[in-house]
Amino acid sequence: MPFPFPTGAARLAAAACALALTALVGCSDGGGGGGGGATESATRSSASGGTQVTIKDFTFEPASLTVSPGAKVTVVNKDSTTHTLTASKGGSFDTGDIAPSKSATFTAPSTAGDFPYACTIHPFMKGTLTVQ
Ligand SMILES: [Cu+2]
Repeated sequence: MPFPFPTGAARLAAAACALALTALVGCSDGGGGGGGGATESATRSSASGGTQVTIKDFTFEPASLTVSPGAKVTVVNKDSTTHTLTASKGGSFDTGDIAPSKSATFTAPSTAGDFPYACTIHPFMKGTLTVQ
């Protein structure tokens, strides 16, 4: 019976395993750090651009927004106080009160033109919606 042979083979196999483990650890140590996932948010912000107004630091951003007639415009309030986005003349659109970190949607006028708006709570907050 070749009794010592399996024992020797097992010892070899164990040694090979240890080597393989060492190699794996070395590999993950050296090859780590592939970079983060920052591209996803950039893609999303460009996709949502165009029909959104953000309110931050008592400012409409962008202050001048151009949309198509009848477009749905989303207004996001990123301040810690309530704001509105209300047409200054004619009252053709009005979000009503937008609570902090909430959003509201209004429909742009169906006729072309410049429509100045303001916040009814803070009248110094002004912007213009251009429909064309
Ligand atoms: Cu306001």
